[in-house]
Amino acid sequence: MTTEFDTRMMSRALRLARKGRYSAMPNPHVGCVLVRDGEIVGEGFTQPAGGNHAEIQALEAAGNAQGTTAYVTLEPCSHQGKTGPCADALIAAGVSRVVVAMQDPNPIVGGNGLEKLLAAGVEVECGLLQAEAEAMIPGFIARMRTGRGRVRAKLAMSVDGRTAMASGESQWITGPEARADVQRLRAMSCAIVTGVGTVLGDDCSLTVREQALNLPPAEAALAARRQPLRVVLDSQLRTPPGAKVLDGSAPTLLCHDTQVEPTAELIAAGVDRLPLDRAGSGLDLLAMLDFLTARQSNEILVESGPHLAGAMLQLGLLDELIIYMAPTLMGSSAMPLLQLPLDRMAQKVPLLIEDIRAVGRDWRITAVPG
Ligand code: AOF
Ligand code: ZN
Repeated sequence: MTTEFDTRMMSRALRLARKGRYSAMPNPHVGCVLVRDGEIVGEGFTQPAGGNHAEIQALEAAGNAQGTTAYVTLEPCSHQGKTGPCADALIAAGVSRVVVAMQDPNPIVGGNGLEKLLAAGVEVECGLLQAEAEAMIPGFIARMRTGRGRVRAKLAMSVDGRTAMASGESQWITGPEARADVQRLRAMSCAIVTGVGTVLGDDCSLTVREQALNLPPAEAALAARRQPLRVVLDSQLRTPPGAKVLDGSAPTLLCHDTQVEPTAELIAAGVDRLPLDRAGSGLDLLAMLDFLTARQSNEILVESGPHLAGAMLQLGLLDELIIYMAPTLMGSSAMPLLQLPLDRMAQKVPLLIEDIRAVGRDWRITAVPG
């Protein structure tokens, strides 16, 4: 049985967990609150990869956790990974009750953490605010359950659905608040995927910039401590060595056709490359995503032009679209949101709009293919 007080404490644990959303990956970000006699005695959230799990942070903060109730947003781990099993640490500290929001979808934990606690005589409750906890770590859950993280395409368009002028000119469609929102999307992603057309056209940097995140200073500093991997689909290796994506400010991977040899200049620059076979009219995008899975990428952001985003949508590789709609009209010669050659109404792609909200003067639409 859980009470209204339990719900309040779990909400607090969820808010704490959010503090790790830009830094815990590939770990899921988790929050933990320790309470004795209605008073919080310790709390913590998942530290950057390799660091303490939320429970250990909370136990250390409490000092003495004898007889406490622990509220944890994810089942405490039962395995020895980069850090020790949290279930054992809670038992050793004398925690008498553990309230958990959701089971760990990681098959090496999956219920074992709860079993361990029960076997040690700890009172266990699981499922409090489960939907909220799951919504916080969709990429980790997807990677554990399906073997692939969550792939999200970010697109910016005018009210008439245009993303660039015919010349390719596209800076800027959206306002500063939407661009800061994109910075935060980047910061919570493990990888950012783009096409060479975007690199050649915009000379984009695809980095997380501390000043541009528009977050409280401590959160911004934590978020900018790591940079997502920049992945450029560049079958013919046309990325110029002087491009911003090769400036060393973040790791970059050039995906290219196995048949194409890198130039001496690219080799000398030590650029990471992933040769891919061709599949259909382009590179094997599934193999690219498999590579990112092997690299433990929970959230993958596609920031590309209409061709790559359209191809990924048609292959069923996009789990989510985030579309920023600016209050402008760009006219009928401008480029469409996605390159999606459809002719008949029967072919139209249904979308489920999950959220729509104002971001500065723009609107952000979050949709999933239906
Ligand atoms: C917890 N508390 O705060 C988190 C957990 O390699 P390690 O040792 O860091 O373990 C990673 C796994 O631990 C991760 O895949 C997930 O199953 C779990 N994450 N568990 O008890 C936490 N972040
Ligand atoms: Zn743990």
